[in-house]
Amino acid sequence: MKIKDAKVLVCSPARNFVTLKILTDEGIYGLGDATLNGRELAVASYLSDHIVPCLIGRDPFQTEDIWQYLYRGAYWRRGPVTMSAISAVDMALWDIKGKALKTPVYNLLGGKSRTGVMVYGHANGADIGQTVDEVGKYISQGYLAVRAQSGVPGLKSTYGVGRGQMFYEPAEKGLPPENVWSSEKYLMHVPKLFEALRVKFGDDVHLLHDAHHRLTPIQAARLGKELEPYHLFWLEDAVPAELQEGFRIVRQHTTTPLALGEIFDSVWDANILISEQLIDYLRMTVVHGGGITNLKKVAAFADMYHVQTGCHGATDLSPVTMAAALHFDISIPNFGIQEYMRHTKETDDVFPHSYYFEKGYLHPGDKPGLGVDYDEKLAKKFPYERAYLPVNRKLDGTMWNW
Ligand code: KDG
Ligand code: MG
Repeated sequence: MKIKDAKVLVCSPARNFVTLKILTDEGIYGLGDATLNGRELAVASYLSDHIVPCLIGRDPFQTEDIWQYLYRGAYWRRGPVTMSAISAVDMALWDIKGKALKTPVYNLLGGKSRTGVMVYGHANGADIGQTVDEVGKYISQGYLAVRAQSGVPGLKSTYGVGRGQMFYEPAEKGLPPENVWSSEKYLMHVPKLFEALRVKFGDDVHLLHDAHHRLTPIQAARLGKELEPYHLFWLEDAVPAELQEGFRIVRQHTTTPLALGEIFDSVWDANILISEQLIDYLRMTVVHGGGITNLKKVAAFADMYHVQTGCHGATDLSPVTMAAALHFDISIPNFGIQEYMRHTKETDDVFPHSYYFEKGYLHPGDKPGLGVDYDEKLAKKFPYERAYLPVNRKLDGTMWNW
């Protein structure tokens, strides 16, 4: 079998997605997700201008050699644009391999290690009362784990508190919206939210929270410590992680489990975090982390240090990534949890898929390959629209991390 052609498809059914479709001379095709929120066209260009010409004529079963060719062979390594493009190729090749061998991809990764993939949903509200109600809705739908975010008194907008409930999407059309931030106000508020949630729902439901890179290490240490009575499943992205050593401070002060890495694209973003056991969950995922081929290796490394996975799964990761993540999640030994932010109906219609939710778990389905398709005709009805993630300023106007 040979790669005959590859198409880079950009569409916007409720949000922008970049999809790579690799076609073979035997009529089998594979799909990969290359979406990088707010930078979609940069990856589309990297793929069509620089990668697709190098794929033609290659054997699509050579997932490892093609990965090495695109990563090691390219001289300019790493970075989110490069790695999203490589990830898309890798996903599409695994999809082809599964279809050609007539088996779901998880069987090529070691087979099922569990019966389903536990997921967490996103509950958010303008205040604590609303967030409590939203968490209740997820629990009544069967979720076993819920991420809770609430508006902070005195701040007009807060990360995680969206325009709609079920389909929270932070990217907006036009230029980047500006949010206003105060770590002091936030730190006073969050423990009250989790106290209210435990009083209402008891101890069984897994609760998660995302600080979205807003805190300094000592502030994160304080938050982790104050949240200990509410035994979170994890506290995510408490501090920006360029300085991996900074997490030593957080770790020394709290037993709240820590999750990190949705923006990581290489094991070198997490080598200290993992080998010093500074985190509990790694959030790297297939679309930005180098595809299934790379993530398998990173997960095996993490496993040696008791770090489990918790793949990013927000709406800006297409159903192709969700499918690929599920095949990965169900097969590896050190799976922890999978984020599952539901896509809109328009998105699901463009990407029909075999994965399904049941009683708190996602299941990849039994279709050969990844079990997801792309309706090219329908997708054309949703052309690309430029959209950006917000930026964030402190109360005095200082630029801060979003
Ligand atoms: O593109 C950015 C979003 O995916 C991100 O803000 C969502 O932090 C996020 C999460 O945990 O899902
Ligand atoms: Mg996050």
